[in-house]
Amino acid sequence: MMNRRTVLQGGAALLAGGGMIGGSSRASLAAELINLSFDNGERPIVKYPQKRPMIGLTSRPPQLETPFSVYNENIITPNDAFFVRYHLADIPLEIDPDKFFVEIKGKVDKPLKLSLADIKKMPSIELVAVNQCSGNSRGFFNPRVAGGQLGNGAMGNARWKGVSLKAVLEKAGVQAGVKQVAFAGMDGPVIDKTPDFAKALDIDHARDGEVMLAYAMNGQDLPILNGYPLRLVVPGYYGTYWVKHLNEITVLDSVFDGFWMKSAYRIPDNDCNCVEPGTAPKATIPINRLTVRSFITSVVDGAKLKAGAETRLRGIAFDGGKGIKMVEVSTDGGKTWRPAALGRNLGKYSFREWHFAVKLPAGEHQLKVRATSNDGKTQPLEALWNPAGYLRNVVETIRVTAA
Ligand SMILES: Nc1nc2c(c(=O)[nH]1)N[C@H]1C(S)=C(S)[C@@H](COP(=O)(O)O)O[C@H]1N2
Ligand SMILES: [Mo]
Repeated sequence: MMNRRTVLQGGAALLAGGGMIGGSSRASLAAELINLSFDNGERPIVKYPQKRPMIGLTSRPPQLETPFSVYNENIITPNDAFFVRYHLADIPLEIDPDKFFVEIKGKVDKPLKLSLADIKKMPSIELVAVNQCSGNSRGFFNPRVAGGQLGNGAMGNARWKGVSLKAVLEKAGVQAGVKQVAFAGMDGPVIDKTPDFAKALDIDHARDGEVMLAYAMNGQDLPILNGYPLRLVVPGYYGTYWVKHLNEITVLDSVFDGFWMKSAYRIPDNDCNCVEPGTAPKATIPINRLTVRSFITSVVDGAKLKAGAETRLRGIAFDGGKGIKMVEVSTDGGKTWRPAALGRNLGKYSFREWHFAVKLPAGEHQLKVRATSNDGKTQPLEALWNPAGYLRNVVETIRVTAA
């Protein structure tokens, strides 16, 4: 095993691409250097430090999708296969854990600077939770929408360990009458005009005891590209709130008005959080909890199955934190549905595994899967639309041929 410092130095060297050209192009050059130079149709397969070959979306900043087969192999997404999303190209390449600290400031009695060691001395909490990008599956929107044309690989399920934000806020002493807490990380824009990436949560949410400053993922340090050495984990909420390289926590007596809350990451303010395709919403709210979703992971679209033989379908389901009550499978294109068997429960924020045995007669079949959460929410048969391409949770269909 390499020690952590070696890994980091190796990572920085790779990302820096030998330092031949200046700041803004470093990640891009690195992607070129280590591009494995074959592709999966449209997207290059790229290799980054601490990651296995992944599906590249952009290189500056690095954005990587998890190959879909990974979700069939593990209910916990391995760190080296976990997707990567950044907004701004100036990402931290070298982080010395001994010099890192996170600042807690604003409307607090005692502003704090906590080192990683300080954080690790506090009582830890641990939970399994799905991190899913708001734009996961955006590439399937019809009509098409602007933004990264993601497949289904911008989600992952990990066991997170850290300290509760509640405990950290208590240490600093939150003043009366505060409204929100804002979070920022060490990455920043290359061009100063781009607004820095910062997010905010309501104070009650911030103090729910589950929102976490995480330093470990699946029993290891966070990979650099997933926010080393400290990131926010907001169980049940879209990944946009899970601020990486977290070094600034600001308690506010107002509603945070940063670009990434006020203008970006907003969804239609109505019951379906959707609008007529091609139209703009009248009013919007910040994106928040994950919508309920499910996938068949054991069979890919276009697969050939043996007619009359038993095939054990397997997949995953998840939602925004109520937990999965039921998963149903249809083998006749949605006419009839039968319940699948649920696998081990790793907690209400986790992927839930399911299994379903099918015997198909010769011919073409449409397999569909639909999950229902404990609050009775389920997935639509027709895709809902919004202009940003968020929240996709239509019932997925896999076409197979039995022969
Ligand atoms: N510092 C920082 N944190 C960030 C972002 C970012 O651009 N910078 N992107 C957010 C978004 S939109 C997502 S989906 C998640 C992705 O987490 P991952 O890269 O660990 O998969 O990180 C979030 N945290
Ligand atoms: Mo995201």
